[in-house]
Amino acid sequence: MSEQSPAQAAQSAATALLSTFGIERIDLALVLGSGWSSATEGIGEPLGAVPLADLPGFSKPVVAGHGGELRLLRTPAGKLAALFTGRTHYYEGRGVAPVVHGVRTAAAAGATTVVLTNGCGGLNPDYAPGQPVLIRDHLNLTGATPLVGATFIDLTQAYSPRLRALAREVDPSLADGVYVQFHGPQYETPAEVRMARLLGGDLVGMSTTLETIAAREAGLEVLGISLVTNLGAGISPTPLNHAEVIEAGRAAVPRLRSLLAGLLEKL
Ligand code: 8IG
Repeated sequence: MSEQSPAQAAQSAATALLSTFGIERIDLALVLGSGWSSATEGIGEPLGAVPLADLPGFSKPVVAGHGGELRLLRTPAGKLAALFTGRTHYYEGRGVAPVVHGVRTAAAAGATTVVLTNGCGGLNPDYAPGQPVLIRDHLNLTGATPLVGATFIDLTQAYSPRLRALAREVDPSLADGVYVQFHGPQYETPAEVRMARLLGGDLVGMSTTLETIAAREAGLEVLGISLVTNLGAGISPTPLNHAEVIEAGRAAVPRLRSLLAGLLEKL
């Protein structure tokens, strides 16, 4: 991706995506984080899939529990949705551009909406593992940005109030919260968890904020939904482990599936 600008790279990937499926545009995209991929099974009409690594600028996923396909779906509302079953994380050390390449590709392919999902830790004591939470705002503690130069993007309503209201039509019990992105890949120390809570955070994870910034730059409307898979370090008496994260994701699948199915009738 080094020779091309990020916009050119996204345009190449979008062209490849559209010609792979023989379509003229997509309407929306969903990025499926830890625990979310199998929640889309049985929703809408599957129209095909392509390994992300076969599209320009994407690389193979590295994390267990994260897939690596782009699936095309006809939603119950008749829209064309691209499902990214994996994402590149900033902690992989390849820089910011690969992290946001999917979002930029979706926008270049015509999408106007992106649903960013993730698995994360809970900071808010009201949250329990297995609970989906709407992202209302974020703290980007990575020190990074996908924007280059004097690109002064407004993030006042980065997470669309309109789309959050739609989600609540599907599930009125959904909480909302502030998502804090750390660099990772190590989980936080208990002191870092206390800091993030003190700063106003409800959710803590290693993705999403950089993608949201790039999505807003590209003019996409963003819905962010976190699945709380564990309590932040030090909140729970037991240490965090990746197996626990995957298990909490598995257990939440029926609830996530009905949430996504309901949403895709409205988006
Ligand atoms: I799943 O507790 C998941 N991802 N930073 N902290 C951070 N990322 C996470 C966590 C967590 N759980």
